[in-house]
Amino acid sequence: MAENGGFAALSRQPPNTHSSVLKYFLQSQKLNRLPTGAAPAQAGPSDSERRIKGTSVKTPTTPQPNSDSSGRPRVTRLTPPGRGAVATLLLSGPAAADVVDRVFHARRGRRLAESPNDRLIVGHLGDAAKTAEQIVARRVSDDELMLHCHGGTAAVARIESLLVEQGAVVTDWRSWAATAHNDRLQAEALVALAEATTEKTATVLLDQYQGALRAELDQIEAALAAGRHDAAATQLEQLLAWAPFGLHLTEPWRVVLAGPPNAGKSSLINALVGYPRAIVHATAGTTRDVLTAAAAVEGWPVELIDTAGLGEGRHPVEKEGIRRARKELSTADLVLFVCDSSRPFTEQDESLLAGAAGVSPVLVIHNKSDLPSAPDNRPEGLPASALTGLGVAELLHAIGERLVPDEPPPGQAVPWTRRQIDHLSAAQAALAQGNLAKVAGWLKQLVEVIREFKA
Ligand SMILES: Nc1nc2c(ncn2[C@@H]2O[C@H](COP(=O)(O)OP(=O)(O)OP(=O)(O)O)[C@@H](O)[C@H]2O)c(=O)[nH]1
Ligand SMILES: [Mg+2]
Repeated sequence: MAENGGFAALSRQPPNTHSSVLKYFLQSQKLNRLPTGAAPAQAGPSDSERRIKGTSVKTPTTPQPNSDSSGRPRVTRLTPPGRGAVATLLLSGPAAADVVDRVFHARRGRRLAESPNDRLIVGHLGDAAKTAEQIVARRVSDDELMLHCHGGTAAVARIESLLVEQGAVVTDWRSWAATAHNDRLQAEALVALAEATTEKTATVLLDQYQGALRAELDQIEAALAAGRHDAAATQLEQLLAWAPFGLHLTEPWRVVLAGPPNAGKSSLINALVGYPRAIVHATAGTTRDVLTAAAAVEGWPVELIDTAGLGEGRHPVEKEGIRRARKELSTADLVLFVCDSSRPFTEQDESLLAGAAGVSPVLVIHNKSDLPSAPDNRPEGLPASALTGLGVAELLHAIGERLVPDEPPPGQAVPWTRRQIDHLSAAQAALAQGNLAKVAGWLKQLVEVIREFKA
């Protein structure tokens, strides 16, 4: 892995081939709200250059051949499964257009194999006398073709089977993404990008797609090659410091609302998400099961989790609810310990708080601040009222700050999968032992091109 062969080779590819497929793919996989200035791979090199830690890295574009190992073209559904107005299939591989032409009837009689790139051609697939499927076809490049058809499941299945009869094989989009890139990190970034749920996480992943992590690894390798082992160790350490953050680019942070019964946990989760997700009642012990709500807090994806009030619990169902609540506490990224500020903070509250703080980071919320507060020693925390909304905006801000105290600067390298983090940790351990061959081995595996995608 001495040379940066991936980027060099990719940047030589002709513009506007794979990039338009990618753009469509990202949009169709729900990533349609990318922030300004952070669009997916663009056509020309000047657009696609982005500053990554002082290094100019070109957006890698076109991949290697798209056929399966037997050389047969592959048909991949790029739009999500299920019904929709329109579905898009990508046919990739040598002579892709010829394969489609055998069953395609263009309205104007034009063959796809002879059409210019990017021309939209309307026609139907299959025998018109029987059930033909209306499609709009577009030749992307010599070996890539986009087919837009009706979005029903049956229509897609019919087109797939027509193409399979002509020798194509059906592949799933993850396999396509994995094998359609000459850079494994880029393939993994594409899959993660398609699953990103907020603009902020998409922006960081887009940086990785554009080579931020790859550039950092190249720098680490260069430091090792130059005998600057301490510098390489520092870089590895700094890179791994982003690991906990990176894992949340594809998995939401888990924020658990816990505390004594009747303190207003369910009311607060409702106030945080802005709709009545949980049942609220004046009776203590209302919430018994664990209840979740997806939200974006300060632009970061968060799963809010409401739990049963912690306490003794009399009924077996209540006891089970409390057991589940405690379980959630131990795996939380942040616990919002909700207490009722109109009531004294008891010794029992104190010990519940200590128990929560013993397993996870905790933020104390003094709820019901619209009522006169009970005069006693309360732990430090944020005042809020789920009833009036007082302090809820401040609470959201505080949650964001606790979850992501340092946002990555633009172009920051961030590892985001367990595999990447495990490999980096193994390289770090090998470097600490002075085993340079092992370090090189781990780094090589980290970027190795794959043929099959494994999450
Ligand atoms: N005045 C006032 N009342 C509140 C506030 N938040 C909740 N309440 C009331 O407190 C009672 C309990 O609210 P819940 O949200 O069900 O409390 P909980 O902590 O989820 O209760 P359990 O599920 O039983 O543990 C209800 O009557 C709410 O209307 C608040 O900020 N101010
Ligand atoms: Mg409740």
